[in-house]
Amino acid sequence: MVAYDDTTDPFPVTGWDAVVWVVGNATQAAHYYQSAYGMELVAYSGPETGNRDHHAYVLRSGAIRFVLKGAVDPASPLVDTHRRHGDGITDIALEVPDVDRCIAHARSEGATIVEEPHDVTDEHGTVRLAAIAAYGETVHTLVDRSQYRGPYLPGYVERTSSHTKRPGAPKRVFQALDHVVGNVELGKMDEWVAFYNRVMGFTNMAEFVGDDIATEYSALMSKVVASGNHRVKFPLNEPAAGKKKSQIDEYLEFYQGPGAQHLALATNDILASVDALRAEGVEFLATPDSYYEDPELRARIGEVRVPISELQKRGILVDRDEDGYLLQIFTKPVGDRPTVFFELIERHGSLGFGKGNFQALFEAIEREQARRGNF
Ligand code: TYF
Ligand code: FE
Repeated sequence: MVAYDDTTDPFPVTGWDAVVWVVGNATQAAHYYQSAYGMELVAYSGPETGNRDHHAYVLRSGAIRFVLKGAVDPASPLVDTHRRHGDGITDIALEVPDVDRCIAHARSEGATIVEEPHDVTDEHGTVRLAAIAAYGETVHTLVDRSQYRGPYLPGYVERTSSHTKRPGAPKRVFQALDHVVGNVELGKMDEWVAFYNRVMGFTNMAEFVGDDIATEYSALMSKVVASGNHRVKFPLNEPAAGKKKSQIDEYLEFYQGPGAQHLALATNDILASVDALRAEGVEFLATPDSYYEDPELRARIGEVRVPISELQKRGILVDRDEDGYLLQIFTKPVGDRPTVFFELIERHGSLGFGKGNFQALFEAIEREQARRGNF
């Protein structure tokens, strides 16, 4: 691979800034992400701070930042957003070293600029912001916080958790964001890949799911784009006609359009993470014992850092490629609609997304779809 050079990148991205959610009850969601996911409250905006429109809670786990917004004012535009989509991700914000340069490039490639570059300032300094439209109603806010020392953004005050961790709970359940997957409509995947190529200078990664796997098991097609430095990775899915209704169609129906499907949370101890989440009642997709007993899979994955029985006990999947292996597991949808869910991922060299698990995974997803009556 050619070494990455930031100065020749038309749209340099430092990394993830925040994942912004609109939810039906941010006050309770903030409690859930602290109590179940072990995140830490760091900042807040709401009526007490002069924001009469909504509550916003900023939570962290390692390098990850979630911002949970819920309407206070019945006339808030967030009410409408939530009516359309249910709980979901409205903004995948990225940290960039030069907002204006990114926007100039995006504009020249025909992107929709949702927010022109502007400064926001308070006693902690200045943040420069802009936003571009992505799939569906999702946006990418571009953030330069190099001149800012506050807890999040002007308008937010510092706020810490009053929560005490359960004895024995890991310090952090996850450390970083690995990738964010977008679901787009049938026939639109390549257009969105081209959007990220042209507008944001992202490059295509090797892993993709074509017609071959699509029709047999997954009922989806998928390609992956990544920022120049590979810190930000966006797999993009579109539905494919299979024997049954695609899981992507189910998402598009319940989200009322394209949107973010899953967030992959990177952990350096997926066993401890899964145990901690299960202890708090988080539910995962079940993996049948036949997966672990399949001699072909056992031969392909070889030795991993723990006995396979430890993975089997927890339903953790394994995949290996030429660069190494990865361990992964998927939660059930986190909200009321069958839309957004989480993946936990522990990488050991592998740069892939678990392609070898697609059959087992998609069969598990289809069992859940059938239980919901959405086939
Ligand atoms: O990010 C990925 O591509 C993997 C595989 O509904 C995947 O995590 C793709 C679609 C899906 C669940 C997982
Ligand atoms: Fe994934």
